[in-house]
Amino acid sequence: MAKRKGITVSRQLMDSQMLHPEATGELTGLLNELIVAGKIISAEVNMAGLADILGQSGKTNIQGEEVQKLDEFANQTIKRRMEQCGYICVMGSEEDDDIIGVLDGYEGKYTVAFDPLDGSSNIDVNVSIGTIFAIHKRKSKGKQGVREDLLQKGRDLIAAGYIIYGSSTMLVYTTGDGVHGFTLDPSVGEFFLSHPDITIPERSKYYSVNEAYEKYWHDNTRNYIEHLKELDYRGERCYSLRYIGSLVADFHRNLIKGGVFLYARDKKSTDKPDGKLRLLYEASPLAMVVEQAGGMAITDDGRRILDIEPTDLHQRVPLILGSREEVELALQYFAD
Ligand code: AHM
Ligand code: MG
Repeated sequence: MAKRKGITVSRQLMDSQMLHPEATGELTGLLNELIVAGKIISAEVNMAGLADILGQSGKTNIQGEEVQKLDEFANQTIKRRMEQCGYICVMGSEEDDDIIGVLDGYEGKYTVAFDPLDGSSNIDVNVSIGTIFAIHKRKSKGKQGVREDLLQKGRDLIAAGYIIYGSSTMLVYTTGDGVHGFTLDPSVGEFFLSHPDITIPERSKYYSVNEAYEKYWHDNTRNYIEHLKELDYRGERCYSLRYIGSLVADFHRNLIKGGVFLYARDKKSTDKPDGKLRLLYEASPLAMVVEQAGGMAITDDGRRILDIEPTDLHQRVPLILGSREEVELALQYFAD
């Protein structure tokens, strides 16, 4: 069905549901609940600049109410919406050590893993941050879900996406039939289709990496970045660096403009031998989005992110993702 700019996200979800006669509406219901959580977080993010006036986090505001830190607020908001939405049996949050159950009697057939507010170092400085989510179908048969329901490969995701709180608030998601982008009109509280069928440019002229860690890089990262810097882009100037430090913002920029993002293993942190980013809450969902948009996502030993079998809720994974040609070039440097 052709997607018309301007349709609401609820309409779009219903249209996709109608393409699957076997659908029960539960996935639509779950996505709608996540969208509500995103709207609530968006409103709070927009108020964040007033935190100094209303009272600092952890302190009380002028009404004597406690002001929560934004990342805690986002985590609580999503958990509260999810625990009684009736569509999931268990959830995992980047902010919680263990799995999180749902309210008795509200068990559903899906699971959701989320990074409630990615880019925590940018929260207080007006730079884009976002919520990332990943949805699987449950595997266990009991009432409540278990860890194994969350420890599933990215290629088995039913849906994934993110809500980015930037110059505008945008929802970008996929249910496996392309990537759709919606922009929130805050005056009416509705997401409207602004970016139908997003495809990532096949080739780009941007790379995103924390270049301050250069001295800690392994040779493969150094050689790859050197190669990018030397390449003459279509006879014009070479690559440019763009690094915001919020994965969701760096990813979104590269999705729209083209580019490759890298957070590979380095010699910097011995406590993080696999890089910094989390497989379940960050790498897997964004890998699904980028592949659906025509790009690629691999680890720094050349494996496809979506094929990795998770063994731990908070497992980290080296991540290279973005435009197809740049990731294919990366494979020459990073494949074992
Ligand atoms: P966080 O979960 O503390 O927000 O850390 C994840 C963030 C990503 O959004 C971003 O890509 C990365 O950390 C930046 O890390 P660094 O400052 O090491 O470049
Ligand atoms: Mg994060």
